[in-house]
Amino acid sequence: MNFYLSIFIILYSVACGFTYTDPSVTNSNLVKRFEYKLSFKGPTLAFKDGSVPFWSFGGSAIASDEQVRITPSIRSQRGWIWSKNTLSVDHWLLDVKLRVTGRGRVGADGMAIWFTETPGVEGTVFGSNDQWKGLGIFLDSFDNDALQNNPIIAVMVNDGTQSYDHQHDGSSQIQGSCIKDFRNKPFPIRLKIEYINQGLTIYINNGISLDDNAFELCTHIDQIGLPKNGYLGVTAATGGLADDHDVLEFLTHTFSDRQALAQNQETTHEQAKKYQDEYEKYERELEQQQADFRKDHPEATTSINEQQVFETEYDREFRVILEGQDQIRLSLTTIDRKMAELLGRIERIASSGSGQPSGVAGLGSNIPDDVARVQDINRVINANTDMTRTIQNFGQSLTDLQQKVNNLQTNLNNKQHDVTGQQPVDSNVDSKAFNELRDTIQQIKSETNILLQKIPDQVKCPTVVSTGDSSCLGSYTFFVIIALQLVIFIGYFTFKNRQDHFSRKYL
Ligand SMILES: [Ca+2]
Ligand SMILES: [Ca+2]
Repeated sequence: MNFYLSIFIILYSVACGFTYTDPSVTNSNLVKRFEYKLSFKGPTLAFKDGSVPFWSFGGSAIASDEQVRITPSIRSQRGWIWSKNTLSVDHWLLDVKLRVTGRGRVGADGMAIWFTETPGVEGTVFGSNDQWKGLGIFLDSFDNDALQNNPIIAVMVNDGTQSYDHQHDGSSQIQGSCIKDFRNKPFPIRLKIEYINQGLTIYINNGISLDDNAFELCTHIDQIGLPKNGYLGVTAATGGLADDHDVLEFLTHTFSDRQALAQNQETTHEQAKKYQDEYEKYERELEQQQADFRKDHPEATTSINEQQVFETEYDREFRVILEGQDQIRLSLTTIDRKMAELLGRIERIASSGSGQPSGVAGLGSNIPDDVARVQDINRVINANTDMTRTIQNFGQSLTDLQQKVNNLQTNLNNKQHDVTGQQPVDSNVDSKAFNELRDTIQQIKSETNILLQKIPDQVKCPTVVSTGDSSCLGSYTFFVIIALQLVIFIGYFTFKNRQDHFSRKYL
């Protein structure tokens, strides 16, 4: 900014010297409130979709983060933005920050700030409709009647019957005005529009000072007679000449009478107390009726123990864990039985010895009735860990078993070849292989027994109601069933070959 302009601004501020004072400060009976649904301002004025919350706009208007450009500096444009909600109190204050800029020495047409009974529609009066009902404040840039009195800020209230006299800048219709050049100022200009006790006062900060409170009086109109309720709007229009008409901020505050507010609050409190009393009375009556009923019908008032009827979340989770344990235990019992049968068959067929203990362990399947608690959880976890380790050993043993069976099968095949060639048969190799096979299966069975003995000792299962036929299949169960099938298949395949071999040997 150039030096002389800075000096001018300082001198102007000193000369004006007027500082705006809020009505709530001068009149302590007024309580000020910000109306966010009747306001907009940057830096996030518009949503990402370009809309302005609680406002609608159209025509040439475009909303951005920092401002709403009502018209661009293009000829014959009309734009508008209107509030979606009404202003319906007796005292209010509008604080509007705007900017009118253009390349020409003279601009057109101008801008209007509205408070009308219905939202305006696009029209001929600074972008809005004529014959409006309510207040119009015009920032009239173009001097239509050539009286050298523009730009001007003019106030006109219309009852819906008057048509604005454009040719004479509405000079015979306006109720108040001040001649201010609001175009092309270094800073945005600001208007404060007060409506207090049915009197309208307009103050202006003419955009040559950064002092937010450096306002000067534009005009004051007593008993202006505005509608009780109205919509707020800003419109603008360009003609043969054009300006950018931008609104940077539109802030609305309302003022409430402190005494009336206190009375309302008192009424509200009385109403709340009344409702509270009614509720307490109803509650007492209900308790009395319940007591009377229990007295008259003692047989129908069995008390309910919720702990017995309802299962807690803890009990439910623990019951699921124990059910899973029980399923694993049952599956291992089945494996153990199958393994014993298989071992018996091996011993009978191979005739490699007698009196081998079957090794079937007695299984304690009784489930204690008491419900396990926190300390039992640790025991369940430990049991699971042991079981996992045992099953891993089980898998390793199966691998060894498979390898030995493969070796045995290879030997059998070789012997078949020898038998075909009328060679003597050496049964020592068969005996050795079968002994190894039997030992391995015995080892698996022993490990299974260890696992089975651990589970009932370490886990105290609660009495489970209606859990009988659970269809859940755990991962351990799945694994051991697969292993069982593998063992049976290998055993069957091996001894079938063995039988064939014997048959051929004795033919
Ligand atoms: Ca004009
Ligand atoms: Ca004029």
